[in-house]
Parts: sequence; C-alpha cells; structure tokens
Amino acid sequence: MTWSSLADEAGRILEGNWSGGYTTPASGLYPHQWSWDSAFIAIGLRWLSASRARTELDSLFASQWADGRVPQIVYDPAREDDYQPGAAFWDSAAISGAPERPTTGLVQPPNHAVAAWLVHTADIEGSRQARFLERLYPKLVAWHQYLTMTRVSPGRTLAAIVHPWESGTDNSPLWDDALATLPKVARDIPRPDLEHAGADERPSQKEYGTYYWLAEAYRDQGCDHREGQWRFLFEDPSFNALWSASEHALARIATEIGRDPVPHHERARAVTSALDSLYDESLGVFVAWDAVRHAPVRKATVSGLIPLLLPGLTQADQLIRTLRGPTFLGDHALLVPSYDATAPDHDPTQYWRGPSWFNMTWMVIQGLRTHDQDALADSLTQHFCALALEHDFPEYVDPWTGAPHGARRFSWTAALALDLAR
Ligand code: 2M8
Repeated sequence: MTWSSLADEAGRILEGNWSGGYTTPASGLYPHQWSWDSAFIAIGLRWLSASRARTELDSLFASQWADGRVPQIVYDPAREDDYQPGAAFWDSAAISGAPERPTTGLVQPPNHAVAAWLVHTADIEGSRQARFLERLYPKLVAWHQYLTMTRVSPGRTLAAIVHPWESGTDNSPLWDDALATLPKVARDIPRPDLEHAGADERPSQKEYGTYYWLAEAYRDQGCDHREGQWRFLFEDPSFNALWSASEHALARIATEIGRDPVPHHERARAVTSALDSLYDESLGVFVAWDAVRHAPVRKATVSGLIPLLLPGLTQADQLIRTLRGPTFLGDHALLVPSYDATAPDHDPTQYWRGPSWFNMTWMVIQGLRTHDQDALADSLTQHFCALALEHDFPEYVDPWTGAPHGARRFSWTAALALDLAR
C-alpha cells in the first residue's frame, strides 16, 4: 500500500458519492444526506477540496430546523423509493419549524463543530474569505442550544437520545433490554436496504418493527418526546463526548471570529464532568444511562471509549488499559470492536454488535493522540488504511480477520482514511 494510492482511491469514492451539494454515505444503501456522516466526510474532504468540504456542512445546515435541531437525514426527493423510512413517512412539511427540504425529525451525534473547525484549519485563507465560520457559528450554537433546551432532562447535564437511530450505533446491545419492552408495528415493513446488504449484516425485521413503532410515536407527537411518558431515553457516552468535543471546537471558532469562547469552555467542562456519572469502574469504560429506568446499562461498547477524545479526562489511563485489554483489542484485534469481545453475544460480523467501524476507530485514534499514546495510534492507523484500501473501503470489518461487511465504497471510511493518510 502506498499513501498516494490510498488517497487516489479514497478521492475517487468521494467523487462518486458526491451528489452536487453533499456526499451520500454509500450510493445504493444510503442514498440521502446523513448528519454525522456529512461531518466525518467533511473532515476527509477538506484535503481534496476545502471548498467542497465547506459546502458539505453548509448544505446540511441549510436543512436545520427552526428549533436548532440538525436532522438525522436530509432526503433527496428523487430517491424516495430507495430508502425506508423515507420522506413520506416523516412528512416533515406538516411540522412547524421544519425546513423546506424533507427530513427526519430525529438527530444524530453532534460532531459538526469538530468538523467545521478542522475544515477551517485546512484552508484558513479560503475559509476566511468565504466567511465560513461566521456563517456556521450561529447555526452550531443553535444546534447545541437545542440539545440543552430539549434533550437535557431537569436536574441532568447530559443530552438524551430518543431513538436508537440517534446514537448512530443503531442495533448496539446497549438498547436491547429497553427495546424488548416496546411494541412493534403490526404491518410489513419495506426493506430496500436488503437489496444492498445481506440480512445478516443489517438490523433484523424484529428490530425494525420496534424502530418504526418508536419513530411513529415520535412523529405523531410532532417530533417532541416531552409529551407524555417517553419510553426510550438514553444518555449515550459517545453522543455526549462528541457534544463536549464540539463545545471545545466552538470555543476555538468563537475566538477565531472574535466572539466569546468562555460559555463554550464552560459547557464542555460541564458535559465532561457529568460524564463521570456514566463511568463504570469494574468494566473500565463509560456506559449508557437509561433515563426511563434510572439505571446504567452495564455493557462495554466502543461508544464508552469515545470520551477519550476529551482533554483532561480523569479516566483516560483506565480507558486506555481497557482498550488494550481483552474487552477490545486484546492481543490481535486489527481495529476497535464495536462491542465487548468477551461477551457471549458478541458477533464480529453483525452491524453494531461486534464489528469494527472506521469512524469509531478514527475517534479512538484522535483520543489516543490527545493522551500522548502515539504508538498505539500509529498501529491502528496502519491497520485502518491497509484494511480500507484492501477491501474497497467497506462500511465495517471483522475486528480479527479484517473481512469486510456491509456497503463498499463507503464515504466516511474513504474520508477518514484520507485524513489519516495525510
Ligand atoms: C446507519 O444507520 C441508518 C439509520 O440512520 C440505517 O441503518 O439505515 C448507521 O451506521 C449510522 O450511524 C449511519 O449514520 C447511517 C448512514 O451511514 O447508517
């Protein structure tokens, strides 16, 4: 493998998945714009074309809701039949405050300010001339304000997700017990996704039944969970670590454009210190908090390692020990597994229930560098780039064999490989 062949191929993939204003995650399986995908994609795209990376984020924020939320999916109306649930399911035009383009009412993890800052740093002159940060800053502030006002329960500091899709780790074992208590929709659910990936590589029909029930309930109450007793509410460690990391990035952005960084530093510190309550000493990792049952979900997943991104994290040494231990890398994992390798229900090929995902490993690499663990960061980087190139930039891989699964020519795999290869 040479860095230039990797960069060339990654560039071709991002070119192929470019729709004119944004990049789809993968041409068949995911034909629309996804929120946190676009942020990861912009981070790599900045090395190919900083102006396209700026457009990627601008186009996502053009579909921000009036209440500040950045939608999980912005739909391409021309591809309505290619992905479900589609725009017709959400009918966002009927909801006050929704943007012109059809979107879902859910959100995804807030990695956007991190991406905006990194895009800026790749071409400072171009970014200043385009007034990129001036334009994006108020939108990013409104997005974080939405989290504070709508997703933080009284007496808490961390933001909660209201649907597994909002975690980005859809069928993670973290949500199993809660989902088992929920109803499923009775009708048949269309699955165009199964035309592009094996059924054993996607969430099951049973899981989709509950996802739909929950999404319908949310939609039918105007995309606001605060009506009645919402039955799925979790504080996810990765979602909140990204919020804190994004507040740090917002502080840098604020300084760059002559605004006050202090409120962002304060929020970043508050979220980081609130994450303490999710740390599980015996697992050596952060876990999710079930805000309906008022109990932690004591399972080790890669989401629980993402707080490593945060400077000054008091549990960094323990997290790195856990990462190196049998739960994750052990003696011979190539990339970071998405779920506890020692758990009896770990499955190295099944979506978010074991395989290694490139975005998660990229964040762990950034976290390792934040905490001066360059040797391990370098070795993960080598495996990351080699596996991406060898297997046509897959969506995810078996952590031990590296065998590819899910979509190929997957945009964030290409973008983040490009970023690491710099
Ligand atoms: C996957 O999620 C979508 C729903 O949002 C799906 O399964 O259809 C997840 O891997 C998510 O993290 C990702 O953003 C999305 C698009 O790549 O696909």
